[in-house]
Amino acid sequence: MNEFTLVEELLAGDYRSIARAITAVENGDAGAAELMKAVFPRTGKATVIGITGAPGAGKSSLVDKLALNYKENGDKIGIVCVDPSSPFSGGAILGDRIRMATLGMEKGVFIRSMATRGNLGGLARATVDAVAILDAAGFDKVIVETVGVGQDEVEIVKTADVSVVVLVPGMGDDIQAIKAGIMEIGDVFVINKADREGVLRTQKELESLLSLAHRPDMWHPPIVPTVATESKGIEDLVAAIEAYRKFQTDGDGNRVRQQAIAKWRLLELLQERLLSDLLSRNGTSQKLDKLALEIAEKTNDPYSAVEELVNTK
Ligand SMILES: Nc1nc2c(ncn2[C@@H]2O[C@H](COP(=O)(O)OP(=O)(O)OP(=O)(O)O)[C@@H](O)[C@H]2O)c(=O)[nH]1
Ligand SMILES: [Mg+2]
Repeated sequence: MNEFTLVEELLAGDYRSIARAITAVENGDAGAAELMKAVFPRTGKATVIGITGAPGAGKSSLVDKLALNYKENGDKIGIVCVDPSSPFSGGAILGDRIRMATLGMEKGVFIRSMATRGNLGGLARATVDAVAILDAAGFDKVIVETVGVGQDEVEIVKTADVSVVVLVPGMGDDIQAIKAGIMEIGDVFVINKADREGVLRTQKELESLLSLAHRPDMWHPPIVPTVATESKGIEDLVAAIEAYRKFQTDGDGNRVRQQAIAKWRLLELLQERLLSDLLSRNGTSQKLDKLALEIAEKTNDPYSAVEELVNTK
C-alpha cells in the first residue's frame, strides 16, 4: 500500500490503516513525516482526554468505563496507553486484545499501546502523533492513559485538552511525592477506589493542596470520587470533563494552551531531528561508544566529548 492510500484509508476510519500509521510514526519510518503532514490539517475535532496517576490507581479500569459511557452516547473512542516500563511485548498486545474484546473494538473503540522509547527518545512525540492520527480518523474522544511518573508522561498528559489525575484514598504521602510532577496539570481530579476508607480525608488534603495552587486560567479543578470496578461516579467524571472543556472553549485559555502545546511539539521534533541528523553523520554513532568509554575511564570529560561530537563534520 502506498502512503497516499494509507492516508486516504486512515482518514476514512479504517482500523488496519490507523494501526499501520501509528506503527510508522512510532518507528520513525521514512514516510512518517509525509504521513503526518497529510494528517495534521484534519485534526482538531476530537476531545483529547489525558488520564494519569500512580501505578495501580485504576486508570485502565476508569478509561474502560469512560469509553463505554461515551460509546453509549454514540461517540467513537480511541484509546492510547503509554506504559514505558513494560516492553512492547506480546503481553501488552494481548492486554489490548482483551480490552478491545470487552469494549467492542469493531463498534467504535480502538485501543493501542505505545512501544517503549527508542534510544533517541521520542515516546512523547510518537504518542502525540498517534493521538493526531486518531483525531484525523474521526474519533470523537481520544483517551490517553499514562503512568504519572516520568517527565515524558507528564509532557504527554499536558498535550491533552483535559487532564485527569487519578488518586486513591489514603495516599497522603503519595500526593506529596507526585505533586511536583502531576498535581499542577490536573484539570479534574479523581479519587478512585472510593469503596475504600479515607475518601473524605484524601479529598480534604487534596482541596488544601489545590487551594495553594494558582492557575493562570482561574479554573477550580473539581474532585470526583469513583469506584471504577462498579462503574460508580463515571457520569460525574464525564460531567466534570465536559465542564472543563466548556470553560476552556468559552474563554481564551484554549488558544494559549494550544499555542503552548504547538511550541512543545515543535521543540520535541526539532530535538529529535537534530539529534538524529547529528548521529547519522559519518561515524558519529561509533564515536559515541568510544567517547563513552573514555569518559567512564576518566581519560575524557563529557563536555569536551560533546564539543567533539558537535564539531564533527
Ligand atoms: N476496590 C477497588 N479496586 C479497583 C477500583 N478500580 C480499579 N480497581 C482494581 O485495581 C487494580 C488496578 O487497576 P487498573 O485499572 O489496572 O489500574 P491502572 O492504574 O491502570 O494500573 P497500571 O496501568 O498498572 O498503572 C485492579 O485489580 C482493579 O480491579 C476501585 O474503584 N475499587
Ligand atoms: Mg493501566
